Formats: sequence, structure tokens, C-alpha cells
Amino acid sequence: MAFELPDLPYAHDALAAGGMSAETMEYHHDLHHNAYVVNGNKLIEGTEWAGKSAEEIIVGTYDANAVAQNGIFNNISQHWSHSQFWEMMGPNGRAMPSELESRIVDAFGSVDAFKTEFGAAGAGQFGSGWCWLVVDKDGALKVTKTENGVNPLCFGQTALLGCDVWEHSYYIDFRNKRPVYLSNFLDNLVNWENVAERLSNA
Ligand code: MN3
Repeated sequence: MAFELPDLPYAHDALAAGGMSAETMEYHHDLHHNAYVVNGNKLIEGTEWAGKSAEEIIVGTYDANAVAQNGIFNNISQHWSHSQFWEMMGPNGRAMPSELESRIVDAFGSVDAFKTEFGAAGAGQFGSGWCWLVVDKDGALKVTKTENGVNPLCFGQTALLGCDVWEHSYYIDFRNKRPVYLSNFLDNLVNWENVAERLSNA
């Protein structure tokens, strides 16, 4: 069974009031994410990875010692990360559930301190990549950043929240202002109920 581009969990213009335009969603979901699905399917066809889950392919093809990851990893990992990313966002007005808030305060000191660390990770990722809030193998909440298509599954971590900092994710709406894109993401776009659900399943 080949991978398929998932529908967005909301309309293309649903996040526009929160700062992510329909034009960004059309490029990012319909074109960029779709390209990872199409290319990933082509690359795994006829290989040992055909029919495997995205998680199995990501863990199985990631090479911690490689300077650059292989095409199968890059495309399937980006497909997985984008599928999570769409779910991690939602229209305005979603408050942070209290259990999640208390875990964040325990780990980072305050919600603002967490946001500062998350934003700094995203702004400090040189070139393309992602920043994340994860549950590490020891159960601790941590902020991380990853390059290109690498994601927390590669390190045995659970992704609670991820933000795409490839230029295609912010250049239409924020031009070169990645830090503003990140602070807007945290303040206006995150679906904290989805993040809390990931935490309770971790
Ligand atoms: Mn992207």
C-alpha cells in the first residue's frame, strides 16, 4: 500500500486569521508535502521498505553517521513530520490544557520560558530543519532541533510539537523573518489539545 497525502484537518484558509495563509497551505501541503509522498513512493517501490510503516522506514533508514541522509529516509520522514505538523496546528482559540501546562512549567520554569527556548531552537537551526518539543527516552520534556528531514523518531523520542523551519513554510507570509514566524506559531497556531493528547499517549 503506497503512502497517500493526508487531507488537511481543516480548510486551507482556516489558519489565515492566525497568520498562515491559504497560499502557504496550498504550496506547503498540496505541493511540497505531496512531492515527498510521490517521490517516497517511487523510491520504496520494489525495495524491502515497500509495505512498511513510515515509522519503520524512518527508524530503519536513518544513518546517524551519514553527512546526508538517503532519499528514502528524507522523503518518508518529511511525509511523517508534515502529517504531524498539520495536526499540531488549528484555528485560533485553543487554550493549553492544564496537565500539559504543568508539565511544561515543571520542565522549563514557565510557558514563556518554554516558548523562548523553542523559538531559539527554531531560529538557531542553520538552514532547513525543524524544532520540536519531545518526550525523551528518560521521560523528560525537552526542546530539540533537527536538520533537514530528521525527526525525533530517529532518537527514540516522542514528538509532542514540531515546527517546520524550512523556508517554504514561512517565506510567503513572513518573508525572511523566521523568529516572527516561530513566535506567531506558538501564540496563534498551535493546537495545544493535540499536543496534550500526544503527551498522554507518550
Ligand atoms: Mn515543509
